[in-house]
Amino acid sequence: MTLDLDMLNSRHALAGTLRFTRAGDGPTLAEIDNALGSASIALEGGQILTWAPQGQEAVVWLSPRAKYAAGKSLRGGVPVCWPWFGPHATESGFPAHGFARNKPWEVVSSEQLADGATRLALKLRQDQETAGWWPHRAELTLAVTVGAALRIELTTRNLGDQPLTLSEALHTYFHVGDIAGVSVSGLEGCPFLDKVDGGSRKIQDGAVTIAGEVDRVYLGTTATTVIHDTGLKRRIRIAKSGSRSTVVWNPWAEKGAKFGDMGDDGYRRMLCVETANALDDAVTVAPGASHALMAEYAVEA
Ligand code: TA6
Repeated sequence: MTLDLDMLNSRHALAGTLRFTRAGDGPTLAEIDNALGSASIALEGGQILTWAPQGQEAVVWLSPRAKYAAGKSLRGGVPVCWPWFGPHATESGFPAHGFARNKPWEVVSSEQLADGATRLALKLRQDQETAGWWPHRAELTLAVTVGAALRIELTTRNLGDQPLTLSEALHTYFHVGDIAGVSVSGLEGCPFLDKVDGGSRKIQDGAVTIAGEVDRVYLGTTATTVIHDTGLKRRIRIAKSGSRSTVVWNPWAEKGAKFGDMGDDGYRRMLCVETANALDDAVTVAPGASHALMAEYAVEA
């Protein structure tokens, strides 16, 4: 399904700050560039691809080898994992991390805010295929506010008459100078499930550092985390609400190379710190109720 650029721009473009573009058979992009920051968001998948405050190096990392294919998320950015995180609990043939990141989203609204930020709201299109994977009536919206900070709100509204249980994540790839010079604070003492060590449960001792493949789901944490990047001489603060899990992932060299879309040393330039509700922290949304998962990123020198 090709989204009509003329219709998108006539209805939702904002003079000087938001326009919709498409290069060749690439994704349909909402390109935001205002006095505070710039970002690009693919409507296919509702995937933020890039974000940087004005004058800053990219904060959200997009692989230089990312290859667009309809129905698949690009390597990098902020893939939306919903309505399950990781492999499906029982159906190995269902898509990993749910289907929201593989489906087209429609534009609900666009707004230039008084503080100079730009807000874009999208809604997931669900169809026969998604109903086959998840036969429930729910509406999923994504609100992205682009400014000197990046605020992302993923809201699930239960339109049915039964409670809905789901897991989810904003699977954000952050750009770092070199992974060897990076640590993450805010998870000290937090229990986590170590997917690199057979899913064993451990407790985080001190800051998180990365010297090999790391794939950890920290549980029961509402903490703000901070990526300390000595390479780019900056900190990235990751605040959140509506989230009790934080996932930290770096594939390292071997797994990174196997993906084929990370670039040779791509793993050294990225770290995923994901704002989630995963495993024990799956959420249940009552009939007619809504649940919002929110993350806000800011850069500090
Ligand atoms: O969040 C970490 C993780 O679950 C890893 O186990 C790895 O699978 C990663 O997500 C990337 O998954 P993807 O399906 O986007 O390649």
